[in-house]
Amino acid sequence: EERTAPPDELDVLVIGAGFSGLYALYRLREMGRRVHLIDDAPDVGGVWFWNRYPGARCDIESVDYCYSFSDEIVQDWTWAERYPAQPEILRYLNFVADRLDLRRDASFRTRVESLTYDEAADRWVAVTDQGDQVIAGFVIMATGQLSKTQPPEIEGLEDFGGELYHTGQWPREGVDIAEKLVGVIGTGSSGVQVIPQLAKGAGHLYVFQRTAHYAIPANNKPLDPAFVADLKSRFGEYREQARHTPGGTHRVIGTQAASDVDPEAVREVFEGHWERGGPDILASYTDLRTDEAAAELAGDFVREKIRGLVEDPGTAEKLCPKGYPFGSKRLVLEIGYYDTFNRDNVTLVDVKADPISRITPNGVRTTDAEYPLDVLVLATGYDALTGALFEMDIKGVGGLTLREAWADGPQTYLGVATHGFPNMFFVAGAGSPSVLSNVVISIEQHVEWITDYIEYMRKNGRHRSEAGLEEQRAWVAEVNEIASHTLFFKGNSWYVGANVPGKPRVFSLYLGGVGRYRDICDEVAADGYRGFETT
Ligand code: NA7
Repeated sequence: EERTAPPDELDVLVIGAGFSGLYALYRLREMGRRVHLIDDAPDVGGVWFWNRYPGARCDIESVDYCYSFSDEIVQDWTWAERYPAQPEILRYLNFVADRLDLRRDASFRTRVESLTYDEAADRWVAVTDQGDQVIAGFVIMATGQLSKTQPPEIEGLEDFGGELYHTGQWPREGVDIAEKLVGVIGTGSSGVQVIPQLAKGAGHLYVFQRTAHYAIPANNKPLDPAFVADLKSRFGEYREQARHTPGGTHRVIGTQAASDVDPEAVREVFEGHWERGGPDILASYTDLRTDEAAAELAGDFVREKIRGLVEDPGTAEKLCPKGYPFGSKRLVLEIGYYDTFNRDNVTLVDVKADPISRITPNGVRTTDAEYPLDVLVLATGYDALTGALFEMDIKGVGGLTLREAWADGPQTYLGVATHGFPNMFFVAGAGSPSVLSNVVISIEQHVEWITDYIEYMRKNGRHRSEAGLEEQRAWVAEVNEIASHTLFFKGNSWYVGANVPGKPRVFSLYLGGVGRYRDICDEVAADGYRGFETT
């Protein structure tokens, strides 16, 4: 296919063709701006383009994980499953791109390699790997939260003689595993999703687990057409309610602390969540995210379930998460995961007890054993939130790079902008509720706020906007303050950068909730975009 080259000059350059970038492109075009989108992938989809591994599925319900800005799209699209699988989400984004004719303003198979702020002209200069140079008044970084894959730091990975895949860069043509010896490293959301699927086809599957994650049933199911039709008939109201909740979904939020309630009653509530499935158990009591003893009640409950589901007691024990609180790493939704370990062709290898010493041309070698493999799957996660940004060479005022500016962790004002990098906006990343909310609600809110601001500047004859340093410091402090009351630092997860060697250990997501966050952003806007210095 022919690549469409980007125009040389734009009002706004949008980087990334996932949920964020597609909406930003649409909205700015509707506002009459010269806007163009660039993405490295061959087509739209963002992470949902690349995450094609068998079992890939969203952990937010489809009826929430979708756009609301166009009633036509709401009415003409019908979700099939409670938790949408990757192919359904990708079909949806293609449907949106077709319906809104977005591809005509997009360049695919194009990677932005550098962005340099031209201080004399108050505009950005982007250079791509295809040799394009694009000048833009504003840049919108719609580059995703979990888009840069993180391979494990294990010696010998490049020597592996079989087929090697990361779940986040799964081949479009699929992978033939029939009768093969397959290994999976990683048991987070991606691992837990891919493992049951691989087990069905592989000759033998070896699961290399370093940390057992807490996983609870998704209870995925086809959606009842009557339920979907009813939601469509009142979708505006349904969505508006969600916008003012903490998480941007319709979960029921508990008002009591688990520690104040009779343990039997708590158990019953947990049982209800286990039956219904989904992550809402986390919101069932007010103290599950802040009090270790409360989190332990949920942890004990999950461990008991695992012991009931997995036949071999030794394997069950290894699968029981220990040593960190429930909810401090992302809660994993599972479909048939624990059952998978009752199969004869599946072996769980506890690599905390018997660490991987290296990858050899033939497979995985641990201290005690060697596992020959034909296929090795890395479900080892992402360099989250900042990975995709740091891959680009971004130079702001005075030639300061974003990497330098954020050496101690992301510094943002409201999550949308950072001092020293004028006219650059971030969608649903660090400093905002991001992936600790229904991220599509957060994306819509960000895109609307950012594009309204760009429009406001135009109407007011402003061409340069920079986040104020003091306001930024105050915002980072507020984000930290809220996080400091939670248990997130007790889990070694991507939430705190623990999975990337050398990454600063900071928690940079705003935990005050999407409702409160929206109010703060709206107040800032109503106050003439307080905290931004403009010329
Ligand atoms: P995660 O949640 O970061 O999980 C990565 C997994 O890979 C996790 O089990 C890690 O163990 C494991 N890992 C990473 N490096 C190694 C090495 N060197 N050896 C053994 N095991 C390793 O990534 P996912 O892709 O599953 O999910 C990311 C998010 O996407 C998810 O939270 C959803 O929001 C969607 P560890 O726990 O660090 O011991």
